Amino acid sequence: MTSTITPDPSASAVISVEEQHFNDLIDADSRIEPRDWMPEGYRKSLVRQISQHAHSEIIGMQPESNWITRAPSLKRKAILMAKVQDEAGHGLYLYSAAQTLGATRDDMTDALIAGKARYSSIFNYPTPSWADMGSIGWLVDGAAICNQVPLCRASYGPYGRAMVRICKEESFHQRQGFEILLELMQGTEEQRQMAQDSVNRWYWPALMMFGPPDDDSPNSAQSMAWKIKRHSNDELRQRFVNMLVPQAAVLGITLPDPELHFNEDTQQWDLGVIDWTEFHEVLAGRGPNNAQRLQRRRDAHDNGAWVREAAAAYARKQSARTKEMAAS
Ligand code: BYC
Repeated sequence: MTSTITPDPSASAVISVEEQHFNDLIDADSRIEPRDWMPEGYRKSLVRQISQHAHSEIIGMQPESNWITRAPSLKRKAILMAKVQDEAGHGLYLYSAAQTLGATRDDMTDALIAGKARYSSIFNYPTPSWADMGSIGWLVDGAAICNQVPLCRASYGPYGRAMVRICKEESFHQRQGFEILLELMQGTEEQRQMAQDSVNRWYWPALMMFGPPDDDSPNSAQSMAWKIKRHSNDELRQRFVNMLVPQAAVLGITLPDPELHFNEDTQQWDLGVIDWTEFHEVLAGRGPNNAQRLQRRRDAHDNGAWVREAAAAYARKQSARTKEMAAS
Protein backbone atom coordinates (compact mmCIF):
# COMPACT_ATOMS: atom_id res chain seq x y z
CA MET A 1 0.00 0.00 0.00
CA THR A 2 1.36 3.47 -0.87
CA SER A 3 1.67 5.84 2.08
CA THR A 4 -0.55 8.93 1.95
CA ILE A 5 1.54 10.73 4.57
CA THR A 6 3.65 13.53 3.11
CA PRO A 7 6.89 13.84 5.06
CA ASP A 8 7.42 17.23 6.67
CA PRO A 9 10.82 18.36 5.36
CA SER A 10 11.30 20.89 8.17
CA ALA A 11 10.65 18.20 10.80
CA SER A 12 13.13 15.74 9.30
CA ALA A 13 15.75 18.50 9.18
CA VAL A 14 15.61 18.92 12.96
CA ILE A 15 18.14 16.64 14.51
CA SER A 16 19.55 16.87 18.02
CA VAL A 17 23.26 17.31 18.69
CA GLU A 18 23.32 13.85 20.30
CA GLU A 19 21.67 12.23 17.32
CA GLN A 20 24.07 13.96 14.94
CA HIS A 21 26.98 12.68 17.03
CA PHE A 22 25.54 9.14 16.89
CA ASN A 23 25.12 9.37 13.09
CA ASP A 24 28.68 10.71 12.73
CA LEU A 25 30.09 7.80 14.74
CA ILE A 26 28.19 5.28 12.59
CA ASP A 27 29.26 7.02 9.35
CA ALA A 28 32.89 7.04 10.49
CA ASP A 29 32.72 3.29 11.24
CA SER A 30 33.49 4.17 14.83
CA ARG A 31 32.06 2.48 17.91
CA ILE A 32 29.02 3.37 20.00
CA GLU A 33 29.74 2.84 23.68
CA PRO A 34 27.27 2.41 26.60
CA ARG A 35 27.83 6.05 27.70
CA ASP A 36 26.82 7.42 24.27
CA TRP A 37 23.36 8.61 23.32
CA MET A 38 21.64 6.18 20.98
CA PRO A 39 18.22 6.00 19.31
CA GLU A 40 15.76 3.83 21.23
CA GLY A 41 15.32 1.60 18.16
CA TYR A 42 19.07 0.94 18.03
CA ARG A 43 19.13 -0.01 21.72
CA LYS A 44 16.09 -2.27 21.36
CA SER A 45 17.42 -3.98 18.25
CA LEU A 46 20.71 -4.71 19.98
CA VAL A 47 19.03 -6.07 23.10
CA ARG A 48 16.87 -8.26 20.84
CA GLN A 49 19.79 -9.66 18.85
CA ILE A 50 22.31 -9.96 21.70
CA SER A 51 19.86 -11.60 24.12
CA GLN A 52 18.70 -14.06 21.41
CA HIS A 53 22.33 -14.83 20.74
CA ALA A 54 23.04 -15.37 24.47
CA HIS A 55 20.01 -17.67 24.81
CA SER A 56 21.24 -19.65 21.78
CA GLU A 57 24.58 -20.26 23.44
CA ILE A 58 22.93 -21.44 26.66
CA ILE A 59 20.30 -23.65 25.00
CA GLY A 60 23.01 -24.77 22.58
CA MET A 61 24.80 -26.51 25.45
CA GLN A 62 22.04 -29.13 25.66
CA PRO A 63 22.40 -31.12 22.42
CA GLU A 64 26.11 -31.61 23.09
CA SER A 65 26.10 -32.09 26.86
CA ASN A 66 23.86 -35.05 26.04
CA TRP A 67 27.02 -36.76 24.71
CA ILE A 68 29.65 -35.89 27.34
CA THR A 69 29.26 -39.13 29.30
CA ARG A 70 28.94 -41.20 26.12
CA ALA A 71 31.86 -39.75 24.13
CA PRO A 72 34.01 -42.67 22.85
CA SER A 73 37.21 -41.88 24.81
CA LEU A 74 38.48 -39.88 27.78
CA LYS A 75 40.13 -37.44 25.35
CA ARG A 76 36.86 -36.91 23.44
CA LYS A 77 34.99 -36.41 26.76
CA ALA A 78 37.50 -33.76 27.87
CA ILE A 79 37.33 -31.92 24.54
CA LEU A 80 33.53 -31.97 24.46
CA MET A 81 33.28 -30.82 28.07
CA ALA A 82 35.63 -27.90 27.31
CA LYS A 83 33.55 -26.95 24.27
CA VAL A 84 30.27 -27.00 26.20
CA GLN A 85 31.88 -24.87 28.92
CA ASP A 86 32.97 -22.42 26.22
CA GLU A 87 29.33 -22.06 25.12
CA ALA A 88 28.37 -21.19 28.72
CA GLY A 89 31.11 -18.54 28.69
CA HIS A 90 29.80 -17.12 25.40
CA GLY A 91 26.34 -16.84 26.93
CA LEU A 92 27.79 -14.93 29.89
CA TYR A 93 29.77 -12.44 27.74
CA LEU A 94 26.65 -11.82 25.67
CA TYR A 95 24.29 -11.40 28.63
CA SER A 96 26.83 -8.92 30.05
CA ALA A 97 26.91 -7.01 26.74
CA ALA A 98 23.08 -6.82 26.77
CA GLN A 99 23.19 -5.58 30.39
CA THR A 100 25.25 -2.56 29.28
CA LEU A 101 22.13 -1.54 27.30
CA GLY A 102 19.91 -1.59 30.40
CA ALA A 103 18.48 -5.11 30.00
CA THR A 104 18.51 -7.10 33.24
CA ARG A 105 19.73 -10.67 33.45
CA ASP A 106 16.58 -11.65 35.36
CA ASP A 107 14.27 -10.24 32.69
CA MET A 108 16.19 -11.97 29.89
CA THR A 109 16.18 -15.30 31.74
CA ASP A 110 12.49 -14.98 32.61
CA ALA A 111 11.63 -14.32 28.95
CA LEU A 112 13.58 -17.42 27.90
CA ILE A 113 12.08 -19.82 30.40
CA ALA A 114 8.59 -18.44 29.80
CA GLY A 115 9.04 -19.36 26.12
CA LYS A 116 8.72 -15.70 25.04
CA ALA A 117 12.29 -15.23 23.74
CA ARG A 118 13.82 -16.57 20.57
CA TYR A 119 16.97 -18.66 20.35
CA SER A 120 18.56 -20.22 17.29
CA SER A 121 16.34 -22.69 15.44
CA ILE A 122 19.26 -25.12 15.12
CA PHE A 123 19.17 -26.19 18.76
CA ASN A 124 15.73 -27.75 18.42
CA TYR A 125 17.08 -30.77 16.55
CA PRO A 126 18.03 -34.06 18.24
CA THR A 127 21.51 -35.61 18.55
CA PRO A 128 20.95 -39.38 18.29
CA SER A 129 24.50 -40.36 17.24
CA TRP A 130 28.10 -39.54 18.15
CA ALA A 131 28.61 -38.25 14.60
CA ASP A 132 26.22 -35.42 15.51
CA MET A 133 29.02 -33.95 17.66
CA GLY A 134 31.06 -33.80 14.45
CA SER A 135 28.23 -32.25 12.45
CA ILE A 136 27.47 -29.65 15.13
CA GLY A 137 31.14 -28.61 15.17
CA TRP A 138 31.63 -28.63 11.41
CA LEU A 139 28.26 -27.27 10.27
CA VAL A 140 26.73 -25.41 13.23
CA ASP A 141 29.93 -23.81 14.53
CA GLY A 142 31.04 -23.32 10.91
CA ALA A 143 27.83 -21.40 10.19
CA ALA A 144 28.28 -19.51 13.45
CA ILE A 145 31.77 -18.37 12.39
CA CYS A 146 30.55 -17.16 8.98
CA ASN A 147 27.76 -15.23 10.67
CA GLN A 148 29.75 -13.95 13.63
CA VAL A 149 33.13 -12.88 12.23
CA PRO A 150 31.49 -9.78 10.66
CA LEU A 151 29.79 -9.12 14.03
CA CYS A 152 33.27 -8.46 15.50
CA ARG A 153 32.90 -5.14 13.62
CA ALA A 154 29.39 -4.46 14.94
CA SER A 155 28.97 -0.78 15.70
CA TYR A 156 28.14 -1.41 19.37
CA GLY A 157 31.48 -1.71 21.22
CA PRO A 158 30.65 -4.27 23.95
CA TYR A 159 29.00 -6.60 21.39
CA GLY A 160 31.84 -6.40 18.87
CA ARG A 161 34.48 -6.97 21.56
CA ALA A 162 32.61 -9.98 22.99
CA MET A 163 32.43 -11.43 19.48
CA VAL A 164 36.22 -11.33 19.02
CA ARG A 165 36.82 -13.83 21.78
CA ILE A 166 33.77 -15.91 20.87
CA CYS A 167 34.95 -16.27 17.27
CA LYS A 168 38.39 -17.48 18.36
CA GLU A 169 36.75 -20.24 20.38
CA GLU A 170 34.22 -21.07 17.63
CA SER A 171 37.13 -21.60 15.29
CA PHE A 172 38.51 -24.33 17.59
CA HIS A 173 35.00 -25.82 17.87
CA GLN A 174 34.64 -26.00 14.09
CA ARG A 175 37.96 -27.78 13.71
CA GLN A 176 37.20 -30.34 16.41
CA GLY A 177 33.91 -31.14 14.63
CA PHE A 178 35.66 -31.50 11.29
CA GLU A 179 38.21 -33.80 12.91
CA ILE A 180 35.51 -36.04 14.45
CA LEU A 181 33.92 -36.47 11.01
CA LEU A 182 37.31 -37.02 9.35
CA GLU A 183 38.12 -39.82 11.79
CA LEU A 184 34.71 -41.43 11.25
CA MET A 185 35.09 -41.15 7.47
CA GLN A 186 38.41 -42.98 7.72
CA GLY A 187 36.82 -45.75 9.80
CA THR A 188 34.50 -48.65 9.02
CA GLU A 189 31.64 -48.57 6.52
CA GLU A 190 29.24 -48.27 9.46
CA GLN A 191 31.11 -45.24 10.82
CA ARG A 192 31.15 -43.58 7.39
CA GLN A 193 27.41 -44.18 7.10
CA MET A 194 26.85 -42.69 10.56
CA ALA A 195 28.79 -39.54 9.56
CA GLN A 196 26.92 -39.16 6.26
CA ASP A 197 23.54 -39.72 7.93
CA SER A 198 24.34 -37.06 10.50
CA VAL A 199 25.39 -34.51 7.85
CA ASN A 200 22.18 -35.31 5.94
CA ARG A 201 20.18 -34.32 9.03
CA TRP A 202 22.17 -31.17 10.00
CA TYR A 203 22.97 -29.60 6.62
CA TRP A 204 19.64 -27.89 5.85
CA PRO A 205 18.94 -26.73 9.44
CA ALA A 206 22.49 -25.24 9.46
CA LEU A 207 21.65 -23.20 6.34
CA MET A 208 18.52 -21.92 8.14
CA MET A 209 20.67 -20.53 10.97
CA PHE A 210 21.44 -17.50 8.78
CA GLY A 211 17.80 -16.43 8.99
CA PRO A 212 15.06 -15.99 6.39
CA PRO A 213 15.84 -14.99 2.79
CA ASP A 214 16.70 -11.31 2.32
CA ASP A 215 13.32 -10.38 0.89
CA ASP A 216 11.67 -11.83 4.00
CA SER A 217 14.04 -10.41 6.62
CA PRO A 218 12.29 -7.48 8.36
CA ASN A 219 15.25 -6.47 10.55
CA SER A 220 18.11 -6.57 8.05
CA ALA A 221 17.84 -3.17 6.33
CA GLN A 222 17.83 -1.10 9.53
CA SER A 223 20.36 -3.35 11.21
CA MET A 224 22.74 -2.93 8.29
CA ALA A 225 22.19 0.84 8.17
CA TRP A 226 23.22 0.94 11.85
CA LYS A 227 26.18 -1.33 11.04
CA ILE A 228 25.13 -3.96 13.55
CA LYS A 229 24.89 -6.49 10.71
CA ARG A 230 27.47 -6.06 7.94
CA HIS A 231 26.12 -8.59 5.42
CA SER A 232 22.69 -9.89 4.50
CA ASN A 233 21.41 -13.33 5.51
CA ASP A 234 21.62 -14.72 1.95
CA GLU A 235 25.11 -13.31 1.40
CA LEU A 236 26.44 -15.09 4.49
CA ARG A 237 24.57 -18.31 3.67
CA GLN A 238 26.19 -18.29 0.21
CA ARG A 239 29.62 -17.67 1.71
CA PHE A 240 29.07 -20.66 4.03
CA VAL A 241 28.11 -23.04 1.22
CA ASN A 242 31.13 -21.91 -0.85
CA MET A 243 33.32 -22.73 2.14
CA LEU A 244 31.68 -26.13 2.79
CA VAL A 245 31.96 -27.63 -0.69
CA PRO A 246 35.77 -28.09 -0.73
CA GLN A 247 35.76 -29.22 2.91
CA ALA A 248 33.10 -31.87 2.13
CA ALA A 249 35.35 -33.12 -0.67
CA VAL A 250 38.25 -33.55 1.79
CA LEU A 251 35.95 -35.44 4.16
CA GLY A 252 34.50 -37.58 1.38
CA ILE A 253 31.01 -36.54 2.50
CA THR A 254 28.16 -35.69 0.11
CA LEU A 255 26.22 -32.52 0.85
CA PRO A 256 22.55 -33.59 0.68
CA ASP A 257 21.50 -31.14 -2.04
CA PRO A 258 21.06 -32.74 -5.48
CA GLU A 259 20.66 -29.28 -7.04
CA LEU A 260 23.98 -27.95 -5.70
CA HIS A 261 26.12 -26.89 -8.68
CA PHE A 262 28.89 -24.46 -9.52
CA ASN A 263 27.73 -21.38 -11.38
CA GLU A 264 30.47 -20.30 -13.81
CA ASP A 265 28.98 -16.81 -14.20
CA THR A 266 28.89 -15.95 -10.51
CA GLN A 267 31.76 -18.29 -9.50
CA GLN A 268 29.58 -19.42 -6.59
CA TRP A 269 27.82 -22.66 -5.64
CA ASP A 270 24.10 -22.39 -6.40
CA LEU A 271 22.00 -24.26 -3.88
CA GLY A 272 18.61 -25.96 -4.03
CA VAL A 273 15.44 -24.69 -2.40
CA ILE A 274 15.39 -24.38 1.40
CA ASP A 275 12.23 -25.61 3.15
CA TRP A 276 11.22 -22.39 4.87
CA THR A 277 8.02 -24.01 6.16
CA GLU A 278 10.16 -26.19 8.40
CA PHE A 279 12.06 -23.08 9.62
CA HIS A 280 8.81 -21.29 10.52
CA GLU A 281 7.46 -24.38 12.26
CA VAL A 282 10.59 -24.54 14.44
CA LEU A 283 10.35 -20.80 15.19
CA ALA A 284 6.71 -21.28 16.19
CA GLY A 285 7.84 -23.81 18.82
CA ARG A 286 6.91 -26.91 16.82
CA GLY A 287 10.39 -28.25 16.04
CA PRO A 288 11.40 -31.79 17.07
CA ASN A 289 12.91 -30.77 20.44
CA ASN A 290 11.56 -27.29 21.31
CA ALA A 291 9.49 -28.44 24.28
CA GLN A 292 12.26 -30.61 25.70
CA ARG A 293 14.91 -27.88 25.39
CA LEU A 294 12.77 -25.32 27.23
CA GLN A 295 11.71 -27.79 29.91
CA ARG A 296 15.35 -28.68 30.63
CA ARG A 297 16.25 -24.99 30.82
CA ARG A 298 13.38 -24.42 33.29
CA ASP A 299 14.43 -27.40 35.39
CA ALA A 300 18.05 -26.19 35.44
CA HIS A 301 16.86 -22.74 36.54
CA ASP A 302 14.72 -24.23 39.35
CA ASN A 303 17.49 -26.59 40.44
CA GLY A 304 19.92 -23.67 40.55
CA ALA A 305 17.73 -21.55 42.87
CA TRP A 306 19.80 -22.52 45.93
CA VAL A 307 23.01 -21.34 44.20
CA ARG A 308 21.50 -17.93 43.44
CA GLU A 309 20.19 -17.65 47.02
CA ALA A 310 23.56 -18.65 48.49
CA ALA A 311 25.41 -16.16 46.25
CA ALA A 312 23.00 -13.37 47.22
CA ALA A 313 23.35 -14.21 50.95
CA TYR A 314 27.15 -14.19 50.62
CA ALA A 315 27.07 -10.83 48.81
CA ARG A 316 24.89 -9.36 51.58
CA LYS A 317 27.31 -10.67 54.23
CA GLN A 318 30.32 -9.22 52.39
CA SER A 319 28.64 -5.85 51.96
CA ALA A 320 27.66 -5.72 55.67
CA ARG A 321 31.24 -6.59 56.63
CA THR A 322 32.64 -3.85 54.35
CA LYS A 323 30.25 -1.30 55.91
CA GLU A 324 31.19 -2.42 59.46
CA MET A 325 34.89 -2.07 58.68
CA ALA A 326 34.36 1.36 57.13
CA ALA A 327 32.45 2.49 60.24
CA SER A 328 35.03 1.21 62.75
N1 BYC B 1 16.57 -19.05 14.61
O1 BYC B 1 14.85 -10.07 10.16
P1 BYC B 1 15.68 -11.27 10.45
C1 BYC B 1 26.03 -20.78 18.21
C2 BYC B 1 14.30 -14.59 13.62
S1 BYC B 1 24.80 -19.73 18.68
C3 BYC B 1 15.63 -18.42 15.32
O2 BYC B 1 16.57 -11.75 9.37
P2 BYC B 1 17.94 -10.49 12.07
C4 BYC B 1 26.34 -21.96 19.00
C5 BYC B 1 14.86 -13.23 13.95
O3 BYC B 1 15.34 -13.20 15.27
C6 BYC B 1 24.12 -19.17 17.13
N2 BYC B 1 15.13 -17.20 14.95
O4 BYC B 1 16.46 -11.04 11.82
C7 BYC B 1 25.94 -22.08 20.31
C8 BYC B 1 13.67 -12.35 13.71
O5 BYC B 1 12.76 -12.47 14.78
P3 BYC B 1 12.39 -11.21 15.76
C9 BYC B 1 23.25 -17.99 17.29
C10 BYC B 1 15.64 -16.65 13.83
O6 BYC B 1 18.12 -10.31 13.52
C11 BYC B 1 26.18 -23.24 21.02
C12 BYC B 1 12.99 -13.02 12.52
O7 BYC B 1 13.45 -14.37 12.51
N3 BYC B 1 23.78 -16.90 16.50
O8 BYC B 1 26.54 -20.57 17.19
O9 BYC B 1 18.20 -9.32 11.18
C13 BYC B 1 26.81 -24.33 20.40
C14 BYC B 1 13.33 -12.34 11.20
O10 BYC B 1 14.73 -12.48 10.89
C15 BYC B 1 16.64 -17.26 13.07
C16 BYC B 1 23.34 -15.64 16.63
O11 BYC B 1 22.43 -15.38 17.38
C17 BYC B 1 17.10 -18.52 13.48
N4 BYC B 1 18.04 -19.19 12.81
O12 BYC B 1 18.88 -11.67 11.55
C18 BYC B 1 27.24 -24.21 19.09
C19 BYC B 1 24.05 -14.61 15.79
N5 BYC B 1 16.93 -16.46 12.01
O13 BYC B 1 13.59 -10.97 16.63
C20 BYC B 1 27.02 -23.02 18.38
C21 BYC B 1 23.57 -13.20 16.01
C22 BYC B 1 16.13 -15.40 12.11
O14 BYC B 1 12.13 -10.03 14.86
N6 BYC B 1 22.33 -12.94 15.35
N7 BYC B 1 15.34 -15.51 13.20
O15 BYC B 1 11.20 -11.69 16.54
C23 BYC B 1 22.23 -12.60 14.04
O16 BYC B 1 23.20 -12.52 13.31
C24 BYC B 1 20.86 -12.26 13.50
O17 BYC B 1 20.00 -12.00 14.59
C25 BYC B 1 20.25 -13.38 12.59
C26 BYC B 1 18.84 -12.94 12.18
C27 BYC B 1 21.10 -13.56 11.35
C28 BYC B 1 20.15 -14.72 13.34
